[in-house]
Amino acid sequence: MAKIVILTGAGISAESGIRTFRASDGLWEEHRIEEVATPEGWSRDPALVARFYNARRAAAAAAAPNAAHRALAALEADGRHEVLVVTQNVDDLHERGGSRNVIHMHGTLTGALCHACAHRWPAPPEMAPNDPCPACGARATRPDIVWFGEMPYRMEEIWEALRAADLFVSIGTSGNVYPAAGFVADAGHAGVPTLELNLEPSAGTRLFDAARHGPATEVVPAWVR
Ligand code: BJW
Repeated sequence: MAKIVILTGAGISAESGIRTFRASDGLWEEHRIEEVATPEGWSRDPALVARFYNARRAAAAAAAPNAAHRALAALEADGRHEVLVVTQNVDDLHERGGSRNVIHMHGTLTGALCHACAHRWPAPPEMAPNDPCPACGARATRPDIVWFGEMPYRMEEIWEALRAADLFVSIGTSGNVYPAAGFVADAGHAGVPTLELNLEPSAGTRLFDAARHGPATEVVPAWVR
């Protein structure tokens, strides 16, 4: 059975109404990255960071999976491929679109994390900054999100899957943030064929063996078909 590793980014959820980061109307136009997406920003102003993620959690809950999420779920369900979706997205639209084998390397909006003891539990819709941890009682509760300078989740597992893959596909990511931006080179070094599906050429587009550019709801179902 062909093993396919699929990396997704904000672009796959854009047509579900979830904002991307680096577009001219993206999230980083309105927020300074270091204020809302670093552990230092959270230590400085936890209320601001909690507000940022509470709004993102509400937007994700109100959004619905689109044809691209559903196409990846259909690819996994067809029984002819072993599909692993590695997503940088913190929304749950892959799962709600029907995908089962999903790794959230940058965490999830539906999770809470204790910065003191690393205990993780489901987040309430509205998180207050520094709620007490149910495991250790420390007032160090934060969103279970991987911020700049922190180690993304399940990296060993991801690299192992990449090396063993028959195909690596990157969907809807600008290729600016590492280590995900390095997966195309990692796959290439392992002799794994690589394909980019994105609205426009990404930062690493020349590293891919092939690319198809257009909206995810068009290019992803067309590729899966
Ligand atoms: C469409 C579309 C449509 C639009 N259809 N497409 C040099 C080397 C290695 C690392 C570093 C380095 N220099 C600095 C670093 C560290 C840093 C980093 O990469 N910085 C860069 C800015 C250079 N990385 C880290 O700190 C990471 N940790 C780390 O490196 O740990 C150490 C380590 C060492 C060795 C091995 C492993 C680890 C952690 C990074 C955490 C990223 N966190 C964020 C925010 C938190 C999550 C959240 O709040 O949601 O994650 S940043 C933000 O960017 C978010 C995203 O997941 C991530 C990627 O963004 P994405 O998804 O690509 O979105 P956009 O907006 O950039 O692009 C969207 C794309 O879609 C565009 O191309 C559009 O064209 C396209 N699109 N509409 C199809 N309809």
